[in-house]
Amino acid sequence: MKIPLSLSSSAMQAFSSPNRCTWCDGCGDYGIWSAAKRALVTLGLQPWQVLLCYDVGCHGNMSDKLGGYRFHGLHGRVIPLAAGAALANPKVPVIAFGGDGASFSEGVGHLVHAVRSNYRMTFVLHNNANYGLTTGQASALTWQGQTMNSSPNGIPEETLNSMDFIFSLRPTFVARGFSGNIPQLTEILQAAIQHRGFAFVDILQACPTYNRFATHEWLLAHCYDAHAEGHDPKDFEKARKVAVDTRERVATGILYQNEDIPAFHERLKPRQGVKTTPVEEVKIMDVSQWLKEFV
Ligand SMILES: Cc1ncc(C[n+]2csc(CCOP(=O)(O)OP(=O)(O)O)c2C)c(N)n1
Repeated sequence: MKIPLSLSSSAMQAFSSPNRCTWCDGCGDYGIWSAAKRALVTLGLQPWQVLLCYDVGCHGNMSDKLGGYRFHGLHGRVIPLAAGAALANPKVPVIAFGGDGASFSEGVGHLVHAVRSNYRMTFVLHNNANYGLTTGQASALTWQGQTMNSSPNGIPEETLNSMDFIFSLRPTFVARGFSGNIPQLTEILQAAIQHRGFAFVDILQACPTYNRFATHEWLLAHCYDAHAEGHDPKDFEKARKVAVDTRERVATGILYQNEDIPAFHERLKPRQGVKTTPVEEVKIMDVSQWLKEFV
């Protein structure tokens, strides 16, 4: 679907907020914010039809700048929070936003199980390759050898290869974009939101204050649209190769998608044939008799 350049201003306005942005000038979060809003509007969603979950970090400051039902979780814990909501009500699209510090360092265990469980949700990785909010410490995705505020002699460890890691978990949707290409990001997010299971969207983002290696200019020079070169997102092995090999150029776009694998809730035997969602089945119960035990 080609996204029109100008979208209806009233539809965009519905997601707007009067709160001032506090991101640094040139922060990639601005691009991700715009693309998320455009994707929601072009999908015809209203703020009351979507759940937006945020981790703690610079990216998490988007939580009061974009309309929707919103939760702001604990650092590294946005995925279980969002997954729980998605299981409770699989009819509402759930989007979780997290930083690379939160998702590949602090809360990496949650990412592992969300991918292998294939919960029906979108995960947007704000990948600025550092812990931005706490002023530029290294995450597992900071480039080896780079000097960071807490590592003045350079990062000694090997950088975690995020795509190799994700592909080892047999994902059903993997995409990569960068914060400077809003039209492409919008298309990626649209597809991710409509995906049947767990959609992993890695967004390489400029962090002009703390990331002096993968700058906006570096990303512009190195990112290319894999689809323009005939990439087939159905071929798992080729997708893995294209995603992992970033030595010379960085492939962007929907790199892999498999819609044949059911989402977690579709595989649960007690849910087979059930038309209602768990939230619709919640009953109001009088628990006062049990509370008497504690008075
Ligand atoms: C459990 C916990 N650990 C650490 C922190 C401190 N903390 C808050 S934000 C942050 C860094 C966030 O980095 P990242 O997740 O990469 O997001 P960014 O700010 O770069 O968007 C840290 C370490 C915290 N709030 N809670």
